[in-house]
Amino acid sequence: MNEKPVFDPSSFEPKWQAAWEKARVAYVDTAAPVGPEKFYMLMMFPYPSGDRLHVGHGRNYILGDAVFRYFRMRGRKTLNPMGWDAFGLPAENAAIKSGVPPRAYTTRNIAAMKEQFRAWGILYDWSKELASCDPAYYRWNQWIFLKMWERGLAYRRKAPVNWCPGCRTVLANEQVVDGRCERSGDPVEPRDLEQWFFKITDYAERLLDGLDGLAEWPEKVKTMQRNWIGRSSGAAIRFAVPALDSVLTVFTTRPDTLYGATFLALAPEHPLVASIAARSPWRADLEAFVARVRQESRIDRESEAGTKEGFDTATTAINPATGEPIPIWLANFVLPDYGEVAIMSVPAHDSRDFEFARKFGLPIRPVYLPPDGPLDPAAMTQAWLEGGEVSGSGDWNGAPASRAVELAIATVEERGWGERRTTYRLRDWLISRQRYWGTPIPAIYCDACGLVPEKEENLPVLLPADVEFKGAEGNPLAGSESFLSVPCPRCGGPGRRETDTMDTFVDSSWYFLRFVDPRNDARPFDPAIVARWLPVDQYVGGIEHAILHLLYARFFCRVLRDLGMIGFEEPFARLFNQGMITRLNPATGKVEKMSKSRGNTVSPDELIAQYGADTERVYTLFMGPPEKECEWSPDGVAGAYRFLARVHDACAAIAEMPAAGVVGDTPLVRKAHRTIRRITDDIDRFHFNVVVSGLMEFQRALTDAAAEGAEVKETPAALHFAARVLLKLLHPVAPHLTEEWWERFGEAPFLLDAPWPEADPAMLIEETIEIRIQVQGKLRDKIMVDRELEPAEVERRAQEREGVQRWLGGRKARAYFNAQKQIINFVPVGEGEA
Ligand code: ANZ
Ligand code: ZN
Repeated sequence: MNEKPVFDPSSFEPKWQAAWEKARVAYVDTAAPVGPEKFYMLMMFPYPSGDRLHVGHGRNYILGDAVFRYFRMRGRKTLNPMGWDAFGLPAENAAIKSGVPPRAYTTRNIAAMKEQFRAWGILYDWSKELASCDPAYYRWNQWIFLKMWERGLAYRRKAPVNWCPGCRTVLANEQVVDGRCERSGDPVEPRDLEQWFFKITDYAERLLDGLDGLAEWPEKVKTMQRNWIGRSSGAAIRFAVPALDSVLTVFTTRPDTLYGATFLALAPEHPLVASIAARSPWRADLEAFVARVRQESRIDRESEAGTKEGFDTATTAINPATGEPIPIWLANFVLPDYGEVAIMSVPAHDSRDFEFARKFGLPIRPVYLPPDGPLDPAAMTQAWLEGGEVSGSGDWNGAPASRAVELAIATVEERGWGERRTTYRLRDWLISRQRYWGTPIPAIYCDACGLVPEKEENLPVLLPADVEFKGAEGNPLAGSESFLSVPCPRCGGPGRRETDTMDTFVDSSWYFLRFVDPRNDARPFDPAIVARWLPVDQYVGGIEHAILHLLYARFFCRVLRDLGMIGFEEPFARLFNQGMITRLNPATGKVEKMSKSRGNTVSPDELIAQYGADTERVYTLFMGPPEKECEWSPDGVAGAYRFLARVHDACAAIAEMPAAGVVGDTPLVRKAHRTIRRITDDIDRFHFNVVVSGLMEFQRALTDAAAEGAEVKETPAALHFAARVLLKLLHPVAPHLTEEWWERFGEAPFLLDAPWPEADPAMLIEETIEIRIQVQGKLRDKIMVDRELEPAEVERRAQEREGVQRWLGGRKARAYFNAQKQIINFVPVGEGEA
């Protein structure tokens, strides 16, 4: 007999990585026709950061690769592209710090990340690679921008923005955490600046409706999107302001409380505030109040617990229902960008209004009668938020709360007080960034013509190279003469380029369309190719992108559909969000998300050097359900290694046996078929942790059978069959070792092209037997178990039965089997058999 081959992953892992790469195994010709076997698998494309990837990142890519390999083996024509979300602040900040230009920095990082993917044994179709910072890509951002501008979907206006003094840029609301910049930690300041927006609010309804059709998205993500869009229905109601000969409109979800509206409250930003101030006896104080509230952060103003501040304008409006004049106040909790920027306040039935009314001594008028008697405004300590029946409201009196809103809307419309109105929380998408490393916005300022779009044929508007990164205030682009001065596309006179660049979420809103036709230089993509390959069949990425990225991508698809370029609105048929990897942080003593800034990362480099990539892959998929957060454990890694070593040993033993002969119907062959069925189902449901444990169980059976010698219960051919089944099922998880043995068994490379094994239904019938359960000799229960189940396990299951538990009544018992192992008898300890 030959010497037993040692399990040394480093002796074959790099070899197979090179072989897969050379053979371009993941290449897909997207220009060729494809049938229903097409499968578009996509990982959210990463930002090429300067830090080495850690095992927490590995989780995403390893999972994606396992899915890709599986679908390939299932015979699906699977596209698995990869690219780079390459624009963004970190590259620019690195340039300020180290002087390396953003492009050089980014290119270097991309090369390093690619190398890491390779070392994990991850296969992408690199012929589709794209980087958003490449002019060949961002040119089409600019083109799409022009199309949107033409249709009024891109526009410019002054807007209050969150300004981070540290990053010197405008932040999106979600980049502001507790009033501070999520990146630099600086306190955010409100500023009014001219900004570019995409009019995503035009699509609010369609974005909301589309969610209902996404059957294969996590419910949680759909809920987050629904809340973000935030549809509210109610009414817009008009209040006359006689002193100004004008009208104030409010948005309310509770028109049924109109009779209880005892004052109006306006945001200090309301357009009518200027004319109200003009006739106020306390004008200077009023203006000071307005200025002060405008400095408050939005978060504070929005917070339920925030201090309610107000100012009496000394002007009144007429409540259309009661005909009475009611005071108009300014209030900090009325938001400048929601509804009508003005509210009717009903202190008796709204908590904020109640708090405000108590603080400023404003009247409280209940318009609901609770089941146990009327409310006394003087004695109330909080707003009445539950139902009851309407009272003090003319014709509506006696209506139950459930019908009151609809009744009120009907009256409001009938009497011309206002109309039904739906409002969305969704805001237009602020895309301007005052930074260099992004897509230049293709707009030109001309003294004669004003704001002019760049001509399509002049695209791309290139990022200039003559830029200095000193970290001074303002956009570095503003210092580049070569960039700034340009002839006006309309009159040919001197023009000046827009220096704002686009939010990087623009890049990620359509990259999945470009992937199928990445070198097209006449169009963003060929619609025919997109029609063949899109929507994406399986999208995988982090839950942190549950709202914005996915919403923006869905918005872009609707816009592109309206432009006639694609035929669908939902880009991602099935979505999976993987969970994060956590680890004990030595600094805090807590288990925290693995990240460089927390100093609790594990480097895959050392892990791969010590155990090999397959071990990291096995452990990563085994550690827990992939959608859940999981804690990294060094012991688990060693366990994964031992498992692979046992697979290796079993294969080595079987390789010594003759492969020819009849496979037959043996216990191992049956086990192989049952395992095929289980593993296939579990991969379909992404239950990779269960997949690995199922494969471990199958490996034990294989190892035992090989050790016993094929002659006892098995045949050599059965062992060869089972070993090949194991290699196939294990391939998505541990591709290198399996590929190695596939070759050593004399099979043709590559496993990726080997068909996924099929379970023979005839082999799946489990041989079960009935076991009768006695307690002290009396029959109390029965169970069905696998004929081969270990007696100890039969005992455990039998003892768990409720009947047995009841008859034992908590006493300790010993179990006895009869000779045929068909009866199990529990006898309480010390009581003897009955
Ligand atoms: C009268 C009323 C009575 C209200 C009542 C509520 C309860 P959602 O559901 O979030 O859409 N509102 C309207 N515009 C606002 C703004 N710009 N800033 C702050 N609050 C605003 O909330 C709609 C309700 O929030 C509206 O209905 C309005 O108060 C207030 F017992 O009108 B309600
Ligand atoms: Zn001009």
